[in-house]
Amino acid sequence: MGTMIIDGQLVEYTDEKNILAVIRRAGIELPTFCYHSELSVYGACRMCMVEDKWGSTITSCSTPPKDGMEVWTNTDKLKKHRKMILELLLANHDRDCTTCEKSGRCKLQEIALKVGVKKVRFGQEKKEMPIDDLGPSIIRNPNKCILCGDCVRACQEIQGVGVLDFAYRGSNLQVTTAFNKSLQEVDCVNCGQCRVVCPTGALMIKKDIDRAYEALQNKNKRVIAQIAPAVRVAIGEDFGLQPGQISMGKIVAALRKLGFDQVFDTAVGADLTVIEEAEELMDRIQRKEKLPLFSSCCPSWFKYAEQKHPELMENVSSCLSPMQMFGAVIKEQFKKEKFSEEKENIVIAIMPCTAKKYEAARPENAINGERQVDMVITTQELAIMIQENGIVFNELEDEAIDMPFGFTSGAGVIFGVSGGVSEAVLRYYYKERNASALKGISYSGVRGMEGVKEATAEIDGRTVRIGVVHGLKNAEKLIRKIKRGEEKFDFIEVMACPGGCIGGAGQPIPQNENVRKLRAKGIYKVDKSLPIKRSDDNPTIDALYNGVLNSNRHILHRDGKH
Ligand code: HC1
Ligand code: SF4
Repeated sequence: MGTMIIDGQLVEYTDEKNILAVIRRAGIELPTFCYHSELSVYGACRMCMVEDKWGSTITSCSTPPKDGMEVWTNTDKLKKHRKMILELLLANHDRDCTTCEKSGRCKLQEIALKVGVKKVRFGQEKKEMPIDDLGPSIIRNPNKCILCGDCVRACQEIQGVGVLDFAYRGSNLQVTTAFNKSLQEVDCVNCGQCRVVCPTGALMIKKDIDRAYEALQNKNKRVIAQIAPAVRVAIGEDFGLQPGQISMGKIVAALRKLGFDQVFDTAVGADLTVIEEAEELMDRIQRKEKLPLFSSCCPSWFKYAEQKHPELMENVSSCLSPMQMFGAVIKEQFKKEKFSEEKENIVIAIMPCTAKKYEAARPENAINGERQVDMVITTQELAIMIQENGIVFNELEDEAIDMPFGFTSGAGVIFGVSGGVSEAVLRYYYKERNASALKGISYSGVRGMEGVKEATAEIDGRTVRIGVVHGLKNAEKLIRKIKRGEEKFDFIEVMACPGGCIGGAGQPIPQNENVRKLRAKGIYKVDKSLPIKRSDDNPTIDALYNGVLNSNRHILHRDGKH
């Protein structure tokens, strides 16, 4: 706690870790490339320099505030300095802005405009480097990289994966993978958190928009959408709405305008997952074997577990993710005679997540060689499609999802936020169906934005211990504790992205804790508004178990067993 003088104004600070945070809190927008409040301070881009009262320049991101300190943020010296940095960055940057997919959302472009760069005085020195587009989720274009290191730190500090790093020296400095391999060939888990922090077009979502248009224009295809829980509280941000604003009705309307034949909610798939996973857990608890059970619905976590802890794979639930379960159910349902008009059924999943593209393409998720989810379009891609087609999103009248999967439960929707899977499973176990039981579960410890949460519940006279983690680095820490015998759990929910799917890399950017909190609030608001709270109370689920799943329940599991 103290006071500083910023640009001649007295400003109070409390627990801000650096001058930059105090400056921004004072309403001054100092440009930065390499500063992210949730990552370690790197101090490389030098854009956040300020001048003290003696005329010395200091990086505000790496300097803590001091009582009585006086700084200036926009002197002539600083302006010149920032312009020079921008010019040098632009000199080595592939400047095809008109066709760059990041155009309009690029920080380099935005800051160059703000600091008034009109021309670049230096010539291009670097030769063109190959673009890595082999992977299913992320495209890496080193020609657009400005060496801020944000992706390196996100991959290491959030996920503990660390497949990106600096290589070479001086003017040859690059961010790359080991031996400059494709992300596809290293242990990248496709989470896309590197792209969330990338200020330019160096890391981009691998888009499937053109493939989606092709399917939509083909009269011989019935194109069916399923919408993930987290998409509805974030897509509005790309149309100027507040994070957390619920846009499900508008998404449904937009998809119909785009030509989708049927529109469903992935939360129905989540209801199936709840029932299958809760039963699997109870079975293991009774047998006292293969505990803790880990959730399996996050594809980045699943890949990470396969790579890093293959011995734990028998502890990972055999349940397919809600997206895959629902894809299989939709394909089964539309195979039935009354729907078969000689059209090929194409399931397109609208997801907040880049790794879902990888999951949908995994060969073992196909049945008889047929993909159950044919394509994955991220929230951002859908927003682009809506804009490209001149659909005025904010003016769309809300529309409802289609039958026969027209009902969803709150339990299915809360999957989109960290802790949601656990809360939904607990709802299923509880005998009492009243509001106070629901409230009790919500206060059990599963909710909140902490990286590691713990909850206990009494079920059938047993105490069930639940761990909830988001961020694979947090998961790794917990796994190590379990292996050392310092922790014991019955169930562990793991989501790779901060806050769960609401913080997925397919969602609009910028993302930060505040944005994620608002999105989480939106998810819980949807839950509150739905009359059905528990997965097993959803009549759609009952109809499915007595219908297409009657003799087919195995299609919901990865090993084909139940
Ligand atoms: Fe998720 Fe899931 S919650 S993984 O975050 O289990 O992506 O939203 O669709 O499959 O339902 C994502 C979200 C999503 C699945 C569900
Ligand atoms: Fe690392 Fe995730 Fe980016 Fe892969 S997608 S490089 S794992 S941050």
